[in-house]
Amino acid sequence: MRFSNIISLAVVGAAGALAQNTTTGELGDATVTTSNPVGLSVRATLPDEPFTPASSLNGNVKGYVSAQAGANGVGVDYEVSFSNLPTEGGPFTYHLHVDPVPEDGNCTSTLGHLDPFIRGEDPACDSANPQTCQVGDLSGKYGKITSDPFTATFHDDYSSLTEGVGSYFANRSFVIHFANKTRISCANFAILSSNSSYPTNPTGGVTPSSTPSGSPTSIPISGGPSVLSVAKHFAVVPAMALLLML
Ligand SMILES: *[C@@H]1O[C@H](CO)[C@@H](O)[C@H](O)[C@H]1NC(C)=O
Ligand SMILES: *[C@@H]1O[C@H](CO)[C@@H](O)[C@H](O)[C@H]1NC(C)=O
Ligand SMILES: *[C@@H]1O[C@H](CO)[C@@H](O)[C@H](O)[C@H]1NC(C)=O
Ligand SMILES: *[C@@H]1O[C@H](CO)[C@@H](O)[C@H](O)[C@H]1NC(C)=O
Ligand SMILES: *[C@@H]1O[C@H](CO)[C@@H](O)[C@H](O)[C@H]1NC(C)=O
Ligand SMILES: [Cu+2]
Repeated sequence: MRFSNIISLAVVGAAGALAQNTTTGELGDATVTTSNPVGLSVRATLPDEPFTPASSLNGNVKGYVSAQAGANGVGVDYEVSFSNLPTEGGPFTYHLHVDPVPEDGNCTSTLGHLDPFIRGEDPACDSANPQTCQVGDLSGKYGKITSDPFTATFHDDYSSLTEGVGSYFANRSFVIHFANKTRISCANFAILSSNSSYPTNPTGGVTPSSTPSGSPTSIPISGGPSVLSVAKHFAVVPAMALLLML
């Protein structure tokens, strides 16, 4: 009897703890993404100039967010790298944002965080329960940028590289912010490698690879703005073809 009392108390206690944390999306907790295309990798690299210049920033933050489908297609594996961060105004945050960066580089146009379960930004993400956070809140779930240089690798079960899924982000962008949320810089994801032909980001700058390739890291990344703008124009034609097909 005593033992069952203890169990009852434990159940009530757990229910109480759960009830306190009602922070979840209107559509519930984020769901684990499966069938992400193994072999697909994407990268978003920050441009040479910041969106918001600041006296604490010399040029722009350098860095990227890379991602590839997780093992067996479950979730997504990330690698992030940032350096030349502002000397004040941190800790810096970064998120997947809903829309891509337009050609004028305006980070405001990327809208808010990728949030298909309609959770909203407040209260802040509880990293112990990442399924309750906004899907795009990478620094909320896996840590803010607290060093320079900063690198991190992590696995996220909730974002997706499967086209057509709400948590899909290869056609979107990420934004890096000051602690006060001001947008420092932003970049579009582009396909680095895939086993098949994938539609690319209209402003992403890298045309999709239609041939199988080996290790994603073996593909050279060109950083020059002229190369990027040339690639942008090449990307317009398939983007328009896609629009016509829809
Ligand atoms: C709920 O949130 C509080 C603090 O906000 C935390 O201490 C507690 O562990 C959380 N409970 C659960 C079940 O996540
Ligand atoms: C894609 O290629 C990778 C190796 O680059 C391989 O491990 C994976 O199984 C392939 N995926 C599919 C769906 O063919
Ligand atoms: C946000 O912080 C940055 C860096 O400290 C500062 O330059 C900027 O003026 C701040 N913006 C606002 C709106 O407070
Ligand atoms: C960026 O876009 C927003 C809204 O679309 C606009 O209010 C703002 O003036 C733009 N900023 C710049 C620097 O062009
Ligand atoms: C990105 O892809 C998702 C899923 O396929 C789609 O719902 C969304 O409208 C796309 N966003 C843009 C900006 O193309
Ligand atoms: Cu953001």
